[in-house]
Amino acid sequence: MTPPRCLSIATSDSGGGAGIQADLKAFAAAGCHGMTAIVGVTAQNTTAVLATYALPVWVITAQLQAVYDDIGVDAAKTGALLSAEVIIAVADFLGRHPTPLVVDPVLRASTGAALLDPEAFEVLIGSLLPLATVVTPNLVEARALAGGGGDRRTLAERIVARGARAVLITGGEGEGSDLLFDGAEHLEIPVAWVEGTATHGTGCTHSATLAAELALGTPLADAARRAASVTAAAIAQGLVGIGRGRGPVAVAQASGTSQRVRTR
Ligand code: PXL
Repeated sequence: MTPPRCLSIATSDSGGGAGIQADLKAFAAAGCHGMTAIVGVTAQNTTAVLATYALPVWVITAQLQAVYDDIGVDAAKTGALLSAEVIIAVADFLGRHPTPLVVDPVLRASTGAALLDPEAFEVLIGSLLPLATVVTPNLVEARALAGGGGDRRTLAERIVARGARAVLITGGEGEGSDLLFDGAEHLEIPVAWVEGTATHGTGCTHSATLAAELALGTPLADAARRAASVTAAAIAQGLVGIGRGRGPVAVAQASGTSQRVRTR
């Protein structure tokens, strides 16, 4: 049986907690074949990002071309994209290779380090947002994408007005729900409050699980519910003993996922 094919277009976290590494674990846990177009590398552990390096765009495009030419992609996600140059190259490629796409508009690592140049933000909005099936900001990122404040529904409406087809505002642990807006309807996605301090990689795990569900053909609202529950469980099982800082989440292999196949 051929599993769904999922692509992460993102940055490596040498500590194995977030970024590319979290995405691959989430894809595997969802029963998908995970692939990567690595746009850059961080020297990172559980306490800090010590260095960030964006790869030349030709290497990024070459990875995308290699994967699309031979294997094919049922769904993709973007994570930390680092620079405007990278975003332009990725958007140009995806514009020519339409793909169900989750855009996780990562601005910062959980330790605070910038993972996107400030001047790249408008480029992300102008070139990548229109290609997204769904964009998954946390509340801070949602305010930045919306260009202002307001309640979650107002932010979501403004983000869709700026070009996204749908938006899922995450970080609903405190609110009790994530908010999904598809341009027509607001839908509250229940999020369980889980105790846990090992939360490094939460956002990546969420958006990668969402992409895996889209690859499987799951409707968006159900995919959002699944991403919320898988992420909550990954926090509950977080690896507090790994590193001296905020440990990585631990995504569990759901039973029966190896048999999962596309439904559409
Ligand atoms: O969770 C956002 C994220 C994405 N990509 C990399 C990261 C992080 C958070 O730390 O390190 C490489």
